[in-house]
Amino acid sequence: ASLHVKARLSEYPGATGGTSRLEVPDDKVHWSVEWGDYKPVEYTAPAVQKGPVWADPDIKEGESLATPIRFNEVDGKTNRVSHMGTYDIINSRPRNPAGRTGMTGRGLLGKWGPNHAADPIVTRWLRNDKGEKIMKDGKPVLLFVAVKRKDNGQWAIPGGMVEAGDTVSATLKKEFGEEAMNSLEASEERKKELEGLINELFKTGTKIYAGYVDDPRNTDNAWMETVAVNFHDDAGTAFDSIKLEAGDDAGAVAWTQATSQMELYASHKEFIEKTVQLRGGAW
Ligand code: RP5
Ligand code: MG
Ligand code: MG
Repeated sequence: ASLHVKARLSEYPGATGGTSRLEVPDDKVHWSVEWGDYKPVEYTAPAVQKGPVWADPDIKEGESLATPIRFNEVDGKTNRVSHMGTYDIINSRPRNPAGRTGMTGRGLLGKWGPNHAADPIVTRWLRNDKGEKIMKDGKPVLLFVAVKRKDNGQWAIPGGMVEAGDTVSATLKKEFGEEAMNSLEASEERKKELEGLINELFKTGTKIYAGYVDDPRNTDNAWMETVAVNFHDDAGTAFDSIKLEAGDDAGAVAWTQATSQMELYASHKEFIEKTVQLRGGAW
């Protein structure tokens, strides 16, 4: 895998008062490289420190909790197993398997260690008025549903966190409903209708990726992991009629052409490229 980059951006998202990371050069990312006086910046966002239901208790370096967190296990309703294998616990805190980020603590993330998400990649082919596929360099052009994130204005796959006790497959549907179809604001009746529709659209998916995400919120002790699943409408008969409407943490939603030039949030471009390869589209 390539080195994480967005997890080393100096400006930490949403941090006021100039909280920025210690700069980590490419050749010092991996923990196997000695860096004796590595002094990352400690930061846990106030919203996380307050201890909402989705957040773990605070752990000071080297301190042990009365009820220890069961890292590398399914801990009650929270999955703390990493897709990347067993992660190390150093001075009571999990260590980011992708290497140094220049920041310790949890930043904006609720969990120590992996914070699991799910990303639904909903696709169809670009077609003309007659319903024929439009070709580029001899290959059809893939469209995917993208949302514009409210937190940073970047376009992204409409994914979200797997909440305590939820499954990945339920999260894929829930997040697509909330962010791309505005299910949270729908009437009870419309909610039922959307649920049925999404269940139908999401019947057969193909797993594209499961693992670490190069997310700007990652720290040395807390990081994003995801399972990205592709739901593809090859015939172009099912997905073109769905009514997209942005909701929750999405400010806009659109069928978007998958191209090598686009920029997306975190490592989402990599997931889209893999999907394009799988489906045989132009890139
Ligand atoms: C990314 O953050 C994941 O790939 C997923 O798309 C997203 C989940 O976080 P929220 O959208 O809930 O902020 O790392
Ligand atoms: Mg969401
Ligand atoms: Mg989201």
